[in-house]
Amino acid sequence: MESGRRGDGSVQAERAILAAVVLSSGDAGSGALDPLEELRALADSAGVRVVGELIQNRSGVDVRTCLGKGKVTELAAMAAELDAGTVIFDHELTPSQLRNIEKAISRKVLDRSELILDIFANRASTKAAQLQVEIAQLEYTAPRLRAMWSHLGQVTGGAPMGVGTRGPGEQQLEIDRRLVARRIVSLRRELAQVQARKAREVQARCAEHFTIGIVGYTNAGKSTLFNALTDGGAFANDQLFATLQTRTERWSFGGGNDAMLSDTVGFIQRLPHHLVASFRATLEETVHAHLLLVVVDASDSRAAAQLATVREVLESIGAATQPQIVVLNKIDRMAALAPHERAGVTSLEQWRATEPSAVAISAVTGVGIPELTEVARAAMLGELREAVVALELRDGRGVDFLESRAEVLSRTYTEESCTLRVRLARRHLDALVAMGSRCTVDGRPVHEGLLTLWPSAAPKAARRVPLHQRIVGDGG
Ligand SMILES: Nc1nc2c(ncn2[C@@H]2O[C@H](COP(=O)(O)OP(=O)(O)OP(=O)(O)O)[C@@H](O)[C@H]2O)c(=O)[nH]1
Ligand SMILES: [Mg+2]
Repeated sequence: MESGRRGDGSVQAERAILAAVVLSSGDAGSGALDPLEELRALADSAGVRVVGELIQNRSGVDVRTCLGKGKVTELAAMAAELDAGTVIFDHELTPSQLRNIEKAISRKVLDRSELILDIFANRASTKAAQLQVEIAQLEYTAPRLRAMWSHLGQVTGGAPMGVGTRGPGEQQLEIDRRLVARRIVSLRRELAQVQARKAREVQARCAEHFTIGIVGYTNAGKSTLFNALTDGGAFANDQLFATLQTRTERWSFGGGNDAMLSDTVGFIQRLPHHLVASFRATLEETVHAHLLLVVVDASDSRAAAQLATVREVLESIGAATQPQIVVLNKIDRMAALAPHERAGVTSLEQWRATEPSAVAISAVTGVGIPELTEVARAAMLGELREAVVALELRDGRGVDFLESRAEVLSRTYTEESCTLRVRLARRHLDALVAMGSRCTVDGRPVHEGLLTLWPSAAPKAARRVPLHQRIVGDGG
């Protein structure tokens, strides 16, 4: 069965031609000036050697062969001339389109989704990621594989014809089809166990800490920012999908306040939906995070479209309700752009109009990192209130907690008790309650005092900090 996976025929080091149809409706690809820019970057990340490119302007995609008939003939000649064994289309091809094109050009044909799957397959290093990728490959590739085999069976009588095309007869196909189905069931079962364990971990972390997820388009600089904010250790590289698994570290805000920060897999437009589904667990941290840092490569002319894509994906995984801080990254690169490069790039002034609370930074030079830290800290703490908290001295944990986390304005210690006038966050009082402290707040028992200070907040919802309430620089 293993031989049946087209994904096994990795495209690494293969000579390939990139092909795309640009629709006159303007709906094709990124809609940018260079329609193959993203596919080229994907091919580069997959280790492909791009030897040629072919673009056709059309009013629609050809239902049989994606490109028009004449262009397919041109493609065949081009592949022969450039000695390219593979053609990669910037579209999701139907199994029959794939079959028709392969038949016409006698070369291996991959679509954009398969290329992304191939990158993921080569990068996945944790058990969960490997399981997720294999399931997605089997589900996406299996019907295409069958289509290809059936026609190669006719063309070559089942003789081998290059990577991923060892074509067995119909009987073998039937056996393989059942093996694929059985393998998917067993992988799913294994993945469910890994996911359950992971979900428990994430839940425990969310209950104990304020959690922040870094999300954004692939290559936006998420891992670089993650490393700048924590002790680091995340792999950052100028390639698409450098990060495939989540990494979590402590982000310290100073004054004893910290959060757990997670770096995650990047998003991309037209992400294969099988992958979104199977990476749900990887994105578990994102779904449950109390706050999201949405990182944008502000030096990229497609930044606004990329931000829109990220928000769509967040919506689709159920992570659109948390407060978000938009982080405009790579402003050093933005400033260094030549005038002609700057033409299509959204300026910081324009961003200010559309995303007024965005924070501009450079994860590489560190510009804007203190501001970002302050905004995140304020979002975590929510609105600060002033209160008088009285604790028994026996309650050492409670006293230490307030002395180290809250801003103490004045303190009175007696032999048995301590009275602190503090500026504190609702989160601090939640923590005191959780610790079992029997302190009083403005003369009332702590849970009553809490509701008096923050009357609107329901007990559970308190974990979610509405961003519009955050006060930048307040309480310093
Ligand atoms: N000039 C400049 N380059 C940056 C900045 N932040 C990140 N980069 C570069 O952008 C590239 C991608 O950075 P990563 O941190 O790997 O990006 P990512 O969002 O984690 O990417 P994926 O994990 O692949 O989705 C690397 O070459 C970084 O050095 C920045 O502020 N300025
Ligand atoms: Mg990364």
